Amino acid sequence: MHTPPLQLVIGDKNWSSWSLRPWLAMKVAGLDFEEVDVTLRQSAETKAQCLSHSPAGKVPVLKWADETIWDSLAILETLADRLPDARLWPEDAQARAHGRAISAEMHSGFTALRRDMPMDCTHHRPGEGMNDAVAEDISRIIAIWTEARGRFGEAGGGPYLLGTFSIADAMYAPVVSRLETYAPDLVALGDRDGTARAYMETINSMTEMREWVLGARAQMGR
Ligand SMILES: N[C@@H](CCC(=O)N[C@@H](CS)C(=O)NCC(=O)O)C(=O)O
Repeated sequence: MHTPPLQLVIGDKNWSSWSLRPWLAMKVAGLDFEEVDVTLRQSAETKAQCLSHSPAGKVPVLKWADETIWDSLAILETLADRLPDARLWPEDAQARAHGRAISAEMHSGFTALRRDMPMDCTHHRPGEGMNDAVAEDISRIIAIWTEARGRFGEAGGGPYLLGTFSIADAMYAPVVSRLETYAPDLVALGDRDGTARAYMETINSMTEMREWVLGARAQMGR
C-alpha cells in the first residue's frame, strides 16, 4: 500500500492502552511506519515530550507527511478515510454504524475500568481492581461483544466483532488485555455462552498483539 512517510508516536507498551489502538490497526493494515517512543510516568519530562509532538500533550500522535493527527479514535478514522484498501471499517453500512457507536462508547466511557484496572500487559494481577463500578463496566462490555458478534460477526465472515478486523477491535483490544491481567469471572459478569471468552482468544492470538506484548516485555526488561 503506497502511503506518505508515517510516524506513530506512542507511550510505553505496557501501559499505553490508547497507543495500542492505532498501532494495532496500522500493523494489521500492513502499513510501513516509524514508531516513536515516549516514556510515560516521568511527570514533567513526559509532558514535555508529548507536547513536542502535539499541542494536546498526549499520545498517540500520527504524523502523516507534514500533518499531525492526535487522539486514538481520530487517528483510526483518518486511516480508514485515507486508506480505504485497508478496510478498517466493514462495507456494510449498518455494521459500520454499529462499529462506530461501540468504538465511541469505549472512547468516552468505562471510566471505572480504565481507572481501577489500568492496562499492564506484562503482569497477571487476578482479583485486583474489582469493585461494583468496574463490574458494571465489564458486564456492559460483555454485552457489547456478544451483540456485535451475534449481529455482525458471523455474517461478516470472521472471528472479530464485526466479522473481519476493524477499528472496533482496535478500540477493544486493550480491554481484552486488562481482562487477561485482572482475570475477573466473566461468566458471573454475563458471559454465559462464552462469546466474550472466545473473542478474547481471537485478540490474544493475533500475531500483532503478541508483537506488542513482546515489545512491552523488552521495554520493561522482563
Ligand atoms: N483521548 C486520548 C487519550 C490519550 C491519553 O490519555 N494518552 C496517555 C497515555 S495512554 C498520555 O498521553 N498520558 C501522558 C500525560 O497525560 O501526560 C486518545 O484517545 O488518544
